[in-house]
Amino acid sequence: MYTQAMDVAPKDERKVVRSAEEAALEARFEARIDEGAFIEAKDWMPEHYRRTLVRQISQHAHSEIVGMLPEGNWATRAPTLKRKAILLAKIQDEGGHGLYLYAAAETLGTSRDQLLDALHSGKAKYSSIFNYPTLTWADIGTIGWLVDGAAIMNQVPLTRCSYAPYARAMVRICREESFHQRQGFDSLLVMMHEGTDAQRAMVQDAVNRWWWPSLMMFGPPDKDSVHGAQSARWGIKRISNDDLRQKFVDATAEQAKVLGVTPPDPLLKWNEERGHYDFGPIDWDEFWRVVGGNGPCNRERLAARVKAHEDGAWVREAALAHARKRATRQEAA
Ligand code: FAQ
Repeated sequence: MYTQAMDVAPKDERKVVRSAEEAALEARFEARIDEGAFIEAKDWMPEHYRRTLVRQISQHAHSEIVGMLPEGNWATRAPTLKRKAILLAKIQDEGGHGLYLYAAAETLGTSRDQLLDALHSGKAKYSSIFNYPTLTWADIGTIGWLVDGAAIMNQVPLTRCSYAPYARAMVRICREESFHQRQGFDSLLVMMHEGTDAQRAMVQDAVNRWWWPSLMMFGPPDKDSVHGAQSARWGIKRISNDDLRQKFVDATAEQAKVLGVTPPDPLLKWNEERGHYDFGPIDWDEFWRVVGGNGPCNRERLAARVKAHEDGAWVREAALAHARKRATRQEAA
């Protein structure tokens, strides 16, 4: 299975014999996890737990800032002042989410520079969904409805994640994601119910393109999830990839009826016995292609992030110079 393996301890490290003191610390840690207690940054934690969190939180942070790019493509072309203001607020929120999450990852002892280097060198992942293009205005509403909808489904359980700084960051993020989902649904609702035939066709086309990639956001099936079982054991992930995906399909299939769009899945059907919607097979080859760097926009997205970082070098230098000057003045006073 493909893995960037940022959280997996090197083989020789796993062989190291633990001291009695370390074994006692680990037993105490496991007991606290079993009690449902939160782990704080200053608390002792196993190295593998730390690495798992750095991997997941940094991937999440990268997803937020790379996720600004597909929507940024439409900031200058929003159809009305109201829609433009909403879109700009949403994109700014996503930048803010990236900052909270980088800060949460930094509490685990990895610097922002290290995290960004991993993104820029292609070593770190970000969500597969942001490697798809935004071709029409309807894509923006569809991202709000489906992509933010999937993000909320995945992220609400993270507000109960065992690592407290991540859980705290997720509370505020989820509130903002909820507004993001609603604005997307509202934008599509207006086009579907008050728009022209061409606008309705544009929405249906966007839903056709974003439906399956949104289902892929939850990660591979549970049987192929490399980290799922261990993360569940540690209370990092509270609900499995497949269960979250099912919850998402159940919710969005009903919302699609309100909108009047048809998800592009002939097998999508309510199953009375299961109490859930059945849905068709997901193209996991496409998912792994995109995750492996060969989606429609991977290269463009990474190049845009690297350029933004390089273009911003003077801001970081100026901020550091200012901080140095202030410190010197304070010392002199
Ligand atoms: N894309 O063993 P698992 C948003 C990788 S934020 C790319 O199941 P895990 C807001 C996974 O990393 C969206 N790679 O992994 C927004 C692992 O590879 P690794 C981001 C993926 O961590 C909206 C391998 O596959 N949300 O949308 C994906 O237990 C609109 C095996 O997978 C988060 O990051 C994928 N979709 O479960 C912004 C939420 N799925 O690392 C702008 C936090 C899996 O070994 C606009 N993250 N992989 O090389 C999570 O909940 C988890 O990390 C999962 C994956 C559920 C994503």
